[in-house]
Amino acid sequence: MVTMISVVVGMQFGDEGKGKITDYLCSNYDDVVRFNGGNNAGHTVVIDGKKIKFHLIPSGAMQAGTVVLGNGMVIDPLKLLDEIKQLKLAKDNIKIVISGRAGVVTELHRILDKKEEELRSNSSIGTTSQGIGPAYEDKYGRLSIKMYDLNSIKKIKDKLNQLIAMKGLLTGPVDIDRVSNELYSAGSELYEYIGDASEFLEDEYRLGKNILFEGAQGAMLDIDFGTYPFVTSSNTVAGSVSTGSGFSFRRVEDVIGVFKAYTTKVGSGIFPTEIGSDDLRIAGNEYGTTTGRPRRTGWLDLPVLRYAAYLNDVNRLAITKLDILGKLNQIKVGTSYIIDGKDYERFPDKIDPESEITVNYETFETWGDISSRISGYLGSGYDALPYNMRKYIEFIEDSLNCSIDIISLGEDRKSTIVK
Ligand code: 2SA
Ligand code: GDP
Ligand code: MG
Repeated sequence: MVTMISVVVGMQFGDEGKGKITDYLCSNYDDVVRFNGGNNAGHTVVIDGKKIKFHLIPSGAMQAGTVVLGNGMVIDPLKLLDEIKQLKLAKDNIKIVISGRAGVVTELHRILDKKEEELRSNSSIGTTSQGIGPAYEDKYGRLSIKMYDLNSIKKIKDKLNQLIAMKGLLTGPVDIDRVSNELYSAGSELYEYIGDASEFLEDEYRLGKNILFEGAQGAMLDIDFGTYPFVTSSNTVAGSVSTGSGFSFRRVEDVIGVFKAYTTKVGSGIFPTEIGSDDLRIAGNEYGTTTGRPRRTGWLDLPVLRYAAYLNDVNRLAITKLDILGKLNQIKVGTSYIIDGKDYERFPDKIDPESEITVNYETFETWGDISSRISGYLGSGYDALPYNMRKYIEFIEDSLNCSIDIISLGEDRKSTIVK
């Protein structure tokens, strides 16, 4: 059998349903790997009605044999410990590998996150307040506590003191002894899992194991390619698999782009197809998985998807929440933009806040509320799906020149059709 090395990435502003799709796919993978972000991510998996929310652990954990947390992540050890304890209650035969090179998120980073947001005042980003931005600032400032430092109370304390020396004006007084002891204590329980994740993945590859990399957030939140500054602090696109895990990019052949049948966004920043009503939020229960914040909602945005398809070089697509979109009487898709009089089919590299932006829309007939018919569709496959839904799917495929192979009709793992 040929080894499968795949990446799942979000093509919008996060919350596309990557968790659901990753879990679904992982029946075919041995290892599932996170390579970016931290517990700002909230990835929801529903198995036979039971909901699990993953934040740091890759969401293929219930199916894959090994979960790997790569060096590109920033990890809050206390939160990770809680999540591992929950995971072990649900499944005890799981191997966990945590890269020693991943950065540590501490209480200081959470304090800094809130403080920086306050100081941004009118231009605040709307972060998840989990300390993610400040933890990446420290990575690039060469100040990070690394996961492999957690076995030394001295190293932890020295680095925290250095952090306070540099950023204490913002944090205010912090009880460094308490924070150090908490980190050291969590570290002593995590240390058995901490090691060289890059070498582990290399060995797995040589053994012919199937490996799935799970991206967090989405293309439009990428620190380089997203709607800067309203982005997260990591690279979210498929290209960062290598730098975020130490696994060679030459071995990745399959990139699965996940998108919601409409668009949502939490936090500030440009959102061209945003709708000024609550209908989709209510129908889709669109609230943050980590913070519970209401998500902004809008129509599907093809310029965003064309951009994400190109940035990630996706070769197949997964669409989620078609069941929710059908609950609306009328459905629209943003097909292109006019910005200051110029046409754009793909999201441009820069949009000035002062620019005038018009979205061109195409209107689609609804397929109605399919809630009571989903099990029938699951048994009969793609061709039995409502005509209007297939028209919608095929329009997107034609627009992106890429096939939508995975169709999600509900939150549960089994509510999925593969074409
Ligand atoms: P941060 O905390 O520094 O990464 O925030 C920066 C921006 O990135 C956005 N962001 C997210 N957007 C959608 N979903 C995310 N995860 C959670 C979820 C969010 C939640 O699954 O629902 O619970 O609120 C996520 N993480 C970061 C964030 O909104 C900022 O715009
Ligand atoms: P992620 O961050 O991309 O993993 O997405 P989240 O888990 O934050 O948000 C997606 C939400 O949609 C979760 O509550 C999922 O359980 C849910 N979901 C995923 N796919 C579907 C679907 O096809 N239909 C419905 N109704 N819900 C879905
Ligand atoms: Mg999410």
